[in-house]
Amino acid sequence: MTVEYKVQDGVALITLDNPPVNGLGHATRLGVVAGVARAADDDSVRAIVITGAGKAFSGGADIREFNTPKAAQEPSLHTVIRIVEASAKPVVAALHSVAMGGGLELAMGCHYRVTAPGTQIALPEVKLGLLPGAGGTQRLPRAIGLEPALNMIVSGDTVMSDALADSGLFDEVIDGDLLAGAIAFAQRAAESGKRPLLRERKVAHENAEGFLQFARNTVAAMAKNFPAPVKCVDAVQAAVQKRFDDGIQYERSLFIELMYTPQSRALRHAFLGERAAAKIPDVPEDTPVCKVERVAVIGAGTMGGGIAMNFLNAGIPVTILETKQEALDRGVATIRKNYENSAKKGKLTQEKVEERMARLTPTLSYDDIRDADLVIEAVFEEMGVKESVFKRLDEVVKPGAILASNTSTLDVDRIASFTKRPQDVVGMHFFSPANVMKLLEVVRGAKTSKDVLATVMRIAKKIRKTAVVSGVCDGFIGNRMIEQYGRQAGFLLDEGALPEQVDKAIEKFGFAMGPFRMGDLAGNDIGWAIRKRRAVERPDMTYSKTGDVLCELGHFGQKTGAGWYDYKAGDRKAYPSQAVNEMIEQHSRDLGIKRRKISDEEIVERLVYALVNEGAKILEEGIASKASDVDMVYLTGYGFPLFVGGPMLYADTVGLHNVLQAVRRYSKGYRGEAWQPAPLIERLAEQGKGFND
Ligand code: T1G
Repeated sequence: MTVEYKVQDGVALITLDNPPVNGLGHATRLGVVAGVARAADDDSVRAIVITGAGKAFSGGADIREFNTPKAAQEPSLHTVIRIVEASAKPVVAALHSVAMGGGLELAMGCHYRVTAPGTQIALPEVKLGLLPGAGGTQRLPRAIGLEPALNMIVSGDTVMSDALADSGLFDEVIDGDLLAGAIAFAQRAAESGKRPLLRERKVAHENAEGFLQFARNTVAAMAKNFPAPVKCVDAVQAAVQKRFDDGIQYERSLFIELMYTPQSRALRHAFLGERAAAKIPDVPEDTPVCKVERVAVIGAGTMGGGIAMNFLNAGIPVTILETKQEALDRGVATIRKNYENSAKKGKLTQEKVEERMARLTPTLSYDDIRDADLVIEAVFEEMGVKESVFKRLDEVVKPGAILASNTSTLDVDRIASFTKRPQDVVGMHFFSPANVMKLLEVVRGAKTSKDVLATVMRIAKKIRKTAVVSGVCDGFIGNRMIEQYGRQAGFLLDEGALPEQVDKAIEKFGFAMGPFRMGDLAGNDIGWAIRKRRAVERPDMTYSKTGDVLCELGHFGQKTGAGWYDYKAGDRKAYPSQAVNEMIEQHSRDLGIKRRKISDEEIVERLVYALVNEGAKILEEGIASKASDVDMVYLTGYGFPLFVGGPMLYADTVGLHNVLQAVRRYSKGYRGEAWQPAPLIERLAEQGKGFND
């Protein structure tokens, strides 16, 4: 049942009941229409109240129906709203908790709106690459005025109902029993005999054209990658210039246009992907989770400090442990400095800074972490060090505590074997800076128990991370794929490209930063160390030698003032380095390679398809359970463009048949051994399918 109906004191109560947030799916829309019809036929009913059960009035259109025919199936939301508006008995929307998107649009189709305080109000469709598609762009400006309405629609931001109390959107704010208040309001409305409609109001603004032009200019800059905000302005302009019904038609045409843009498909994919990542196929949603009220972090370096901040920010006390007082003091001071910097930028009050620092307990003694519910190790990335730490944790920490390693590539099963409780051991791979980056790779060991996984996924949401489960392999999901991306970047230099061309090409595609600028930022010596390890462990994993030559010259990047690029003191801008470019060209000659002109298209294909091909192997091996998980890793941890939706969705958009042709072509080129086509791509291409089908 997705809509409940009952009559109370002459008022028909229609309750949306489609957990988790009363998404306005087809069944729910049908239920509202049936409820209004039933109320119309019941002479004992004088007015109607629509409200939502559970934790929302309504979170809007049911996003789960989006890519299905049901989304447009009649009664569409437009039809439902028209029926509500046409009701001969006044309809009152009783809002609480969340009223977003189509949910707010439904409420604006009602004759009246009453709300509980603290209700989240938003038209967030622009964040999905859309615009409000059921009258929001036409009714909200009529309700609250042009400027505040356009700001909400173009930003998609949530505004609390308290801030809108006098905006004209609500007829009453009801403190206490919302339902009783709404029913009383409905009875008075019936007495008044009035059924006001927002569609009959005019849009108030003294200089509409000027303001709209200013708004259009403001959003035009990002139009290339995000067409939705400009279309939002166009739709709202129609609310000013056109008759209501013409404005509705125009809004509808723009909505449909946006629905089919690749950007909206990408944004909807990311929205659902983030929530799908929280679901682990073989871990039931009702798996018991352990409480996590006390956290310990081992290691107060950059990663340990950043990790600790996530929990302090979420109100969870942290004991941070180091082996030396000086390192401990430095780590605590860095945490404080980070908070003080946020306070200086006005992002944090000084009171909050002190509150968070008060939750932090520094210590040199393992005895102080014996009662921790979750211990996260963030010490030096060397198996011997991990072994000594986990053996000590196993001795000291209470039974049932979760023992997590922040390792970025080491074998979590091996780490678990250092303890007598491998079922409690898991990887929690944070990305630097750990208190900023959203991605958290949760590395599932062979023996990691399901309640430990369920607990870590729950705590990840509490600290506002996008957690993606990875199996155990070298580099897990993200770093394993980025290694192939880095190999292609180096090979492109051997064959004729230069760092600046490669970076510019992939940044034009939408990456935040190309591989060479990224190397200079993170430190080229990190990759150098991995390649040295590879040369011993995986001699088949060949690399361009240019990166090694660069490091032998001491060009580690910004931290040494020179990397692939040159840098000036106090200036983070990357300046092409003639010396490095000459080194690259000389290296090609030493290899006997005749350098050739390489197109930007080839650069982008080889970098992105290197990710896709390795991602397909990761899926095939079960290291990642779904393609959208791989996409979430790249969108939240590696600066992959959100409006493209991730490497695997991009491959679907291009078509796996085309990706496969390109991979096969490159497998016949320079260092072609790096291009072994993933069998999964061959199979899906053969079937005419995509990764996300
Ligand atoms: N439809 C279906 N399910 C939804 C949903 C929606 N609109 N919004 C959230 N969920 C699910 C979500 O997948 C998760 O499911 C659970 O609810 C909790 O979500 C015509 C076309 C509402 C503020 O963009 O902003 O209306 O994982 O973890 O932190 O113009 O969800 O539990 O199975 O985020 O409390 C516009 C998007 C749609 C709202 C709740 N609406 N949602 O936040 O929980 S387009 C939105 C949110 C539209 C019209 C257009 C948030 C929330 P599961 P959660 P939360």
